[in-house]
Amino acid sequence: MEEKNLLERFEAYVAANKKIEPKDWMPDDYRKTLIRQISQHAHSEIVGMLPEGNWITRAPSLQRKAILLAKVQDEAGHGLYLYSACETLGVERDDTLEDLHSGKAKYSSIFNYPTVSWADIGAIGWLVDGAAIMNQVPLCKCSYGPYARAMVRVCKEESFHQRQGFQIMLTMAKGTPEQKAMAQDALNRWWWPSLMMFGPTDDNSPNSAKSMKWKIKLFSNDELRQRFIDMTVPQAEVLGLTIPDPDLKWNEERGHYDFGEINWEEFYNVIKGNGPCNKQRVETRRNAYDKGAWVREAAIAHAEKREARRKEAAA
Ligand code: BYC
Repeated sequence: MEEKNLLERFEAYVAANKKIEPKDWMPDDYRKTLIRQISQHAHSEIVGMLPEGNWITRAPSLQRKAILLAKVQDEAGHGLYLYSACETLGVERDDTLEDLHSGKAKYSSIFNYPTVSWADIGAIGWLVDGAAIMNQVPLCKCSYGPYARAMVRVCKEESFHQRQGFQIMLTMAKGTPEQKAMAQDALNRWWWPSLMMFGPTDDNSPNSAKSMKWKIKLFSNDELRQRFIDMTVPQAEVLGLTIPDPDLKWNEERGHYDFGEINWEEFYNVIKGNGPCNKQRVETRRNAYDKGAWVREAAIAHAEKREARRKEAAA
């Protein structure tokens, strides 16, 4: 079929909310956009394990440690689904990881901030996973089949993560004055970076127009950020904590909260690699990859032996 007809058929398919599958024809730019977004998303999952991993040995009880371990393990699993989804688009996982290790690939800005107290683990679950759910539930309905299907399970697990974070915050906010102060301090530090997770404003989002046309993104960065704020303010009230934004105010006319100016200079600085922990995060991932080489080699040798035995038995 001619390129023009293929494109028309593709666009009609997307318009009819049908899923595009790996072997279907797709425009080059659609493929590239998906590879960019899904690989960044995969990197975010495995880099996202690091700030929380920092607290596994210091969790305040055995139960909290078991829950945190399970959460961090879930994130490794999310990374695996997403790297696999990315491979369906024709890229090699090792090349994708090399882009992360060389600093070429982006991952979510949020994971470049340090976790300095146990309350940060609560704030990450409540705010960061809360923001992740807001952004990812629509992705369950995106136009690319493997990405949409991976997101279904990811979102179910993220909602458990969000609740465990809120529960930590609730315990601390209702605890001693010192514990409540720790929870408030964590909220003060994580609030603005959580709003940045949704990406630049719609006016400054170069990828949005195409991604929305192709139903990779179903809602804009600003729409999702606003929804997150509207959902989270009442939760902060339940906790008895104050969101660190003097301009935050319910706007009856709009039916939404108005909020203060986000520090976009900080955001762009972090995504350029100059956040508080960027270098440490990439270095830790690179070391983990190098140290894990023997595991990958052993797994390949094992798979080859099994395959050889299977062939021998079949002969
Ligand atoms: N951080 O045109 P735009 C998780 C980049 S994992 C860094 O709006 P797009 C979790 C953007 O890539 C959370 N970079 O882009 C894990 C683009 O640069 P390039 C991750 C950002 O793609 C473990 C440029 O800025 N979630 O939740 O249309 C534990 C212009 O932006 C960020 C996902 O990855 C950022 N925050 O929209 C706990 C979800 N924002 O690539 C939790 C899937 C923007 O042109 N991704 N940039 O060089 C998306 O939904 C979209 O990619 C985004 C950005 C909304 C993030």
